Amino acid sequence: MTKHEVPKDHPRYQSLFIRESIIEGMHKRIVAEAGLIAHGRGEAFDYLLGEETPQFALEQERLATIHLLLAKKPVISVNGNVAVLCPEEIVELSKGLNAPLEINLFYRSRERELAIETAMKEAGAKKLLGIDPDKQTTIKEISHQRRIVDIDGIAVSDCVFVPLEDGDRTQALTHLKKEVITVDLNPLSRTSLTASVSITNNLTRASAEMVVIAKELKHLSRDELLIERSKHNNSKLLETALFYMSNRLTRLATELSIKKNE
Ligand code: PTJ
Repeated sequence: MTKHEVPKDHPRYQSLFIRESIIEGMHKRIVAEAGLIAHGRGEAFDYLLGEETPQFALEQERLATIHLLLAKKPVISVNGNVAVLCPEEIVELSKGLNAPLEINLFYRSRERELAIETAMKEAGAKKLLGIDPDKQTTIKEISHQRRIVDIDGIAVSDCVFVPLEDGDRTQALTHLKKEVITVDLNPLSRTSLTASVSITNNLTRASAEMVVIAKELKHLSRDELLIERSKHNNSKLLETALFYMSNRLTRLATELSIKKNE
């Protein structure tokens, strides 16, 4: 089945369409094979959220956007899953936040770099950092291919937005005193636990919502942004995410047992 063959009246149309897009992206070499596994994991956690954006996630997105707007050199890191799930939104966010896009891959190959570059350019990106071999340097704290970064991008950035990230790099970037903003549906992942700001939401929703939030906050002065930032707390919000999921499960289980006893 291709994504265009998913029946529009299917009750899970949206989810199936995205799943087929990820599979198609893998055949085009945009998505890594492991990206399919990561996607499945994300789907499972999204069930726990009820597949919608809770209030706390909107607050996480607001806090993340404030950090990115306050940063001197914000950068948005793009991997295979991101390039399929929300390329247009990420391009729009890059424009709204004045943050360049950098291709940075766990499973790096020239073929994938170029496939992702094409996908992002089709979505409106003008320039992608991270793929010019003459401008690459390495972060020694990371042992795998993600250590390769652009000398004008992540290498000199003070705040990196890394949606769907692996824990190693989040930790390494934090050790380098960079702020790290992540989107990860699993609030218990090392990424979520170590990022400066963690967004516990589906990237497809979070990216679109952050575009709107960035437009709203862009007009605030630096001082106003600092006041806004002080109203939110990343650890508290992550704690709320876990309580939200566990309370939701308890409520659903209680409703089920009431039904059974009726
Ligand atoms: O394109 P590459 O080579 O850079 O590889 C990308 C993947 C995603 C394969 C790589 O970064 C990886 O292996 O990531 P992990 O360690 O599997 O972590 C991915 C995290 O993203 C998991 O915690 C998932 O729950 C989460 N996730 C998956 N889909 C979504 C998501 N979070 C938010 N929105 C999603 N749609």
